[in-house]
Amino acid sequence: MSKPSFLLSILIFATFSCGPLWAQSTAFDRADGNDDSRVDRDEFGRIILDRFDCRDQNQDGAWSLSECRGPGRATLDAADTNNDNKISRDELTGWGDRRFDSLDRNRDGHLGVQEYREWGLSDM
Ligand SMILES: [Ca+2]
Ligand SMILES: [Ca+2]
Ligand SMILES: [Ca+2]
Repeated sequence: MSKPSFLLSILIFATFSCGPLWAQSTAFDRADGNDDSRVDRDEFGRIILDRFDCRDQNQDGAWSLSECRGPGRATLDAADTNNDNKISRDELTGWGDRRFDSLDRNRDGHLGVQEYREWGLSDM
């Protein structure tokens, strides 16, 4: 392998091996509003609302699945507990609470980087 292509391989390796980790810590830092290196329930709730990026385009007070971008269909279906194909703010908040509890594996009431990472990997 010539020297330039060897260096290029290293660069490509560094990009792909560091990229996701870098992106993940940035997402965590964004979620961690008070910079205490953990994400509490309120911070998680705010991120849920941000991340779902829902717009009530038809002004009916709820979000239809087509009005929400970002999360996968399965995630939205899980939030829609009364199966009306719409997600109210209460449903979304309730779903976020349940999701927080399942992510908080050590039950300390906060999400550490690793716990938060699982949310990033499994829900989108
Ligand atoms: Ca925090
Ligand atoms: Ca609903
Ligand atoms: Ca925790």
